[in-house]
Amino acid sequence: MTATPIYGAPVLRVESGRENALVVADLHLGIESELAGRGVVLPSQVPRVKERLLELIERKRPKRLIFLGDVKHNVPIATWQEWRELPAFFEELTEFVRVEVVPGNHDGGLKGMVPSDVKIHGAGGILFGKSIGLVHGHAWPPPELMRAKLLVSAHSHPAVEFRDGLGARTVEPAWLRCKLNPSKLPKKLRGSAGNSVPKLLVMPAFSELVGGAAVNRAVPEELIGPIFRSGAAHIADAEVYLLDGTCLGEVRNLKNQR
Ligand SMILES: [Mn+2]
Repeated sequence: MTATPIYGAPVLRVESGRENALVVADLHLGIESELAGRGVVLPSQVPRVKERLLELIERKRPKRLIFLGDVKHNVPIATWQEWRELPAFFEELTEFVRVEVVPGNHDGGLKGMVPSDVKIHGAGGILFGKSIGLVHGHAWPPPELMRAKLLVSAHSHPAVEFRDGLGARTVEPAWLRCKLNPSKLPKKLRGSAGNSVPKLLVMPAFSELVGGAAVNRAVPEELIGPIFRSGAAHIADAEVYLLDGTCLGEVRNLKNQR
């Protein structure tokens, strides 16, 4: 079993036996309509996202493409833009790869927008092979996923903020790796994990528009799922990796530049 971030991209390649997949998360398609409401008018990001995904599929030739939640942005009412663009987006991807979705908190109504050969899993998450649990991260995973060696989640859009001497600010997407503290897990999950709890890997968002939640500042409340809220994992203890593999060490040691 392997789980390897793709160099330079917010994409995870998972392999188990003869199964392999690319995992991407937090596309938030349709977020442009919300931004337009705030005066930022952008063209649809769907063509660009599709191009990035098709390029990855051609280069990596995965058997499966798994969306780890928040494919679309708007809740609870899908905008006209989603209804217009999402069916064709999925249709085209399914010509090249088996497409699956582990729903996130923004994916209500997605089922009616995708072709029938796109597999929509339960919101709890799935086990990939025997040892990789895939969850969006807005809710606790089901107990059976605690038997995995690695739990992959999304939802928090982790990123790191850098500031130069003149105050210019850049936010870079990042991966978080952390340990789970079994004593902070709900009883049901603790029992299922037995002696060994999985390690946690949090994926950066695939969307280039969501901005990312800078872990060396403060992660917005709505992006902190129960795993972090409960203290089962601490953002401060997480190891941070940039998309090019640079390890920045633990969040607690990053300079909190305010
Ligand atoms: Mn989410």
